[in-house]
Amino acid sequence: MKTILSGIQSSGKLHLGNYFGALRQHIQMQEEGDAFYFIANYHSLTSINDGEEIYQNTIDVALDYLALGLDPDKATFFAQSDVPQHAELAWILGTFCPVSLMEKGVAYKDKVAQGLKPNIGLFTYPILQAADILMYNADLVPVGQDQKQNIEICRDLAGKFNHNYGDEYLKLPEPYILESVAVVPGIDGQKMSKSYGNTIGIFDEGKELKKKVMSIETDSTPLDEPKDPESCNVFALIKLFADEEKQNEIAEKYRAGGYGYGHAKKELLGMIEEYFAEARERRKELEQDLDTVVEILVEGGRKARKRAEKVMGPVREAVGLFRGH
Ligand code: AQP
Repeated sequence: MKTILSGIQSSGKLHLGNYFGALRQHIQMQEEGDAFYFIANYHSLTSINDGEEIYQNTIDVALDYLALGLDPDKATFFAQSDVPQHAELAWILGTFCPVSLMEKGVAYKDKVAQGLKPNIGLFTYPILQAADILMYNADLVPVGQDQKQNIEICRDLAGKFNHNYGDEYLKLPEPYILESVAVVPGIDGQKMSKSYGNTIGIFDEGKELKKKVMSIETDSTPLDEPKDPESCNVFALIKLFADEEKQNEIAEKYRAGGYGYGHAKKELLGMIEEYFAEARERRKELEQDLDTVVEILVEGGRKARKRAEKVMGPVREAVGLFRGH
């Protein structure tokens, strides 16, 4: 059975990019393998330094995952901070990481360009991510396209470590990226991303949801004229929700003319509302039972720590680290 691992930062409301690029695959893959999913709250510290916000975001991501169908009996679900071995392994891997490897980090450059503080945590983010993955001997890492480089860095670091200590202490993982949803566009057509402020939240509803959908950028082709669905941001999002038949039907309307972007946005709004209706209700119920949510994380943390030691024990020994307990 393959080991599957992935995480999501608790740095704000989860959006359609997170869902279609990663989370949906996480939920599906819990049926197929030994799955580990975690809330990456150490990573969130690279952009948020408010304790209450970090804590609340962790609970929010737990609520989102559980409402969307994560089953804690099938997947080990935990908060990264509940397994301090992640930070320990990251330190060790950091000693194998040339500064030049981090300097090539596309995500770091993007985030700094977006105005994030260039702190050391952000700079070395891929090293902590490598530790997250290597800790559980993961075979597959379901992620969006933006994470591909980080998985390559992870493989690189694991290879250097194994080579130095002369054994396969760390397993080299493979990324699992679904091409059709590798990059979900945001309201402005760029990659949907919290830091670009162009997201549509999975649990947005009512006026807020409507306002976001209606503000998706389009060209200014008049209503009567034919339009190209393939170059339209609205259609790119419709494709995530509609089956092939429905996609073809809407594409026909685009090409025929007389169908405006406003019409397409209304169809998309209805699809989003319907698709997440059940999860939205489930989330509201879970919000009334936060003790159970915390209990699920506590139990997941216990299982994950146990599993982490299977890798960390031999790693500490290989490295020669003294431990008095
Ligand atoms: N637009 C996207 N299309 C496809 N996949 C995406 N992911 C994120 N945005 C898209 C995937 O979601 C998973 C979790 O991502 P993360 O929590 O590590 O956050 P992120 O990639 O940093 O997400 P954001 O919104 O883009 O956050 P910021 O703005 O903080 O960078 C990952 O598997 C990611 O690929």
